[in-house]
Amino acid sequence: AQTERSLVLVKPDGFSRGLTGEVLRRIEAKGYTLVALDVLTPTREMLAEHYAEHEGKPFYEPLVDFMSSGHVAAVVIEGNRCIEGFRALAGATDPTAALPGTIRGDLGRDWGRKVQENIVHGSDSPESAAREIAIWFPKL
Ligand code: DAT
Ligand code: MG
Repeated sequence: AQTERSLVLVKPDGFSRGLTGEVLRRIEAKGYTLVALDVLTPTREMLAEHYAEHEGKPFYEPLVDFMSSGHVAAVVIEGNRCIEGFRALAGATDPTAALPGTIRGDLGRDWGRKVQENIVHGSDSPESAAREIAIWFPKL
């Protein structure tokens, strides 16, 4: 087995719509373990670190505005190849294109949705996961 940890965020759209439980249900049904859980409104400083790779892109400011607009659920999950596995559960970045059966494909609401509102974040590599977990759970 290739045990990994990944950082998952239920973004303000998902949290405010009451989808945290549904996201956690899919994670647990897949067989991943919940290692840490927190509910918080992220600061812009945290988000600048978290989204450092996107700084300067046209969607960066709207993304940080959106992500700091309300509560998020931050979750560390663990399991065999859970980084790739959670991204498969999440589906494509754009909920319109995300396949049915995925979190974004099933739950990404298309009516009046802003592009950055895609319910969840998941780390994209072991390096990103370690970096992101340190931002959201410094004591872990
Ligand atoms: P992902 O969240 O699938 O890893 P990403 O890391 O490329 O996607 O981008 C981070 C977030 O930024 C993404 O969840 C939504 C937003 N985003 C990405 N590309 C975008 C675009 N072209 N227009 C608007 N928002 C975008
Ligand atoms: Mg990403």
